[in-house]
Amino acid sequence: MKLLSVCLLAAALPVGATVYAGQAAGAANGAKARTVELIGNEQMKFDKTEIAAKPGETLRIVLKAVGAMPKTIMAHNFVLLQPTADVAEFNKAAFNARETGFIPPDKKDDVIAATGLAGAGETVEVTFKAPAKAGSYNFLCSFPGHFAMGMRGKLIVK
Ligand SMILES: [Cu+2]
Repeated sequence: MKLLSVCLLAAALPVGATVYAGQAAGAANGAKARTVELIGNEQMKFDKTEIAAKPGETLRIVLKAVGAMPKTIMAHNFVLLQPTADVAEFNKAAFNARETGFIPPDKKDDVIAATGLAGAGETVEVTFKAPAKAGSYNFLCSFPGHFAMGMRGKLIVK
């Protein structure tokens, strides 16, 4: 029931007139990026929940959304968070941030890298440098309801 109301609410909101451009803090221009392909599906899951990276490695995350549902009620993004970020709080704030692609403007500092939203059949991507510090970094889809369904994972830097 909770999921249903999330979907209804999402459908009632205006279709995103503002396209959120993928952002990446400290993206390396010119550096050769390693591409990692991710798939997001209508079961609200990523096909990979762990991505390994070397410290400072340039990564290009390519996220493809598969399915047939309208983008207003089913879309995905990839949002990588700083280790200091509270992922649950970020996700909660994202709920009301449709105009900015579900990246809450007041929590932009929590974001290492983020794509725009991909609806069924669409692909979005972002290129960024993995953190220089070894560790485990949370990523999630911040479309309402998806984090709760398990649409999240870890970037493991080592
Ligand atoms: Cu999603």
